Amino acid sequence: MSQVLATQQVTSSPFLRALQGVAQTPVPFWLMRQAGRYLPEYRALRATAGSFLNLCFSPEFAAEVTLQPIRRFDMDAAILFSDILVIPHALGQKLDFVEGEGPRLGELDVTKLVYDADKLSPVYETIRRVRQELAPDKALIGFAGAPWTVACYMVDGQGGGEFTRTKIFAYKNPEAFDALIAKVVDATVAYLAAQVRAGADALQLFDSWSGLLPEPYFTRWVIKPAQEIRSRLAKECPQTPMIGFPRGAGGLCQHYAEQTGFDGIGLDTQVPLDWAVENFGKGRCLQGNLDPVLLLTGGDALEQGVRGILDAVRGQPFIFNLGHGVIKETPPEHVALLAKTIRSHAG
Ligand code: 1CP
Repeated sequence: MSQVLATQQVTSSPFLRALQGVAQTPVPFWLMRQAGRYLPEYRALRATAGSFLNLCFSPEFAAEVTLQPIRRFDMDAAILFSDILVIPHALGQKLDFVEGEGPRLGELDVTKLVYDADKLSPVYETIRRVRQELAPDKALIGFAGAPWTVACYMVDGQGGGEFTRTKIFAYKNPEAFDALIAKVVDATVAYLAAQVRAGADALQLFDSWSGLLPEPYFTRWVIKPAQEIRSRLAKECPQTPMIGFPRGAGGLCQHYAEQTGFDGIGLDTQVPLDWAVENFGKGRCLQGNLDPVLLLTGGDALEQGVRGILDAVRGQPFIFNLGHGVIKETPPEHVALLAKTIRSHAG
């Protein structure tokens, strides 16, 4: 038995086996934002919980919301219901989710940020509850935002998409920005290791805004922090596979895949699958990358899109996903059609 196989756990989960580099038929699937506003049962629970943060920090509600899509569509993995912005909250930055507008963060003073692990203990309780309820062949994914993406919200104070304030701050004060990234790296390692201790089977690092940085900054603030998080977690939880999702990175995906050492690489809709398989997908699990608007569209367009992806990755270790999150207007029946199309596709 090879060294790699000898150190890997035997698992009944197709999702985890794909991350070990073994092609699966049918291809395992889950969807970013699979729990959320497109599901009526989510909207009902969200209304009972009141605020979004209250939903994230009530283990009973958060566990239920995590499991809702699995009950309906039988995905191969559940993703913890939480948000990437709980890290700034645990570091002491004020955080609110304003109804209909999105996140709003308070003033940032990097020198005053101190990670308070106790603030995130409800998240670990959610993980324990979900893991108890999930079947053994279903994986539970823990997650965090990557430091660059989290820092974008911390500096800009809200979402939006361009994060020009953050970029100007970082370009003018690279050492001060390094200090912020370092604090987020430390908190993220502690947070993800605790998620694994509570029962997460795999981890995903979301770098939703990595596509905003050109080189050499991409290496400095996307690749290097991801490498550090990966290598520190490899020491603390060597059995737990990790997926990195450098959204918008284009050709830089290849450097990211080669240099971070992640077991899986999430691809957005713009990354050609044949290019990714050829250049960094041999033996490494890729994940993605259906256009969420095809899922919103449904019908033949959806079925053709799904089959096109599955044909392109035939024989490769692969996890089917979207290139970004489920759009909230998506009819749940379209997700059922997607699940059926994947399951019935001949490998
Ligand atoms: O009103 C509501 O119900 C809140 C909407 C919502 C939801 C359902 C937010 C606010 N966060 C979430 C859950 C969430 N967020 C999950 C849970 C599980 C799942 O995927 O099913 C995850 C993994 C995230 C991750 C997240 N939050 C990312 C990375 C992925 C991505 O979408 O790019 C980002 C960038 C956020 C920030 C965030 N949280 C919420 C909103 C509306 C935003 C985006 C703000 C913006 O930039 O406009």
